[in-house]
Amino acid sequence: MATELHLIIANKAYSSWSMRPWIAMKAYGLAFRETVICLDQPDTAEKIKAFSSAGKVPVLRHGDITVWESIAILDYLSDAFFDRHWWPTDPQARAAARAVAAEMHAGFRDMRIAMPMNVRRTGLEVTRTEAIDSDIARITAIWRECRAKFGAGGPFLFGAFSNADAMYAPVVTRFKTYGVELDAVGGAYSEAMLNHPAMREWLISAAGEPWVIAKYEKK
Ligand SMILES: N[C@@H](CCC(=O)N[C@@H](CS)C(=O)NCC(=O)O)C(=O)O
Repeated sequence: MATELHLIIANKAYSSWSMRPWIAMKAYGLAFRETVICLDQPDTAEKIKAFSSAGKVPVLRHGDITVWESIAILDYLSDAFFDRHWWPTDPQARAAARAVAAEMHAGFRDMRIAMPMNVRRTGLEVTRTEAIDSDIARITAIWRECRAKFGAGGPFLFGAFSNADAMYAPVVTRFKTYGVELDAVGGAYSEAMLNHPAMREWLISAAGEPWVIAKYEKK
């Protein structure tokens, strides 16, 4: 019997880091058990720490192996299930995909803080600052460059869906939630992402969640 994969995440409505490995695992057809821990509750920290001393989700358990940090989870999965197309195979495209994924993991802090993810909402307002605009400009430039150089084989950043798209998935929903205007490339890419079956499944499941946390529901 195959060793069980168990992904521990937070609210699908709000947890952008949880969305990344979840979407990738669904996109690559992996069967996994899922545990959702609601954010901002008195016992949230204790519940997360039962799975990882880092105290953050997502966490992946695979048999007796525990992995945390979204990008490390994606890397672990691409090693453990190496027959799937987690990263592009062409060396140039693969290097670029890893670089833009790392850029997402480590950066865009101003945009992330000012525009918290809430996939159930549209029309949320944000006061745009130079720092936020600069993050948005860099993200849309990445999308344009990847699509132009590597996107010929499909509608995603590197043509076929890859871990790079999983890393940018929550940005696509944020831009929709906060009504960020996109150029033609960004608009088409967002459309492709929002129509991906894994994304649709996440959004449907988020819509059905019972929890409403005030700090993510600001106007
Ligand atoms: N760098 C981490 C970030 C993880 C993170 O910040 N997760 C949030 C949820 S989106 C969390 O666990 N918050 C719980 C808490 O801080 O109590 C990753 O890539 O996985």
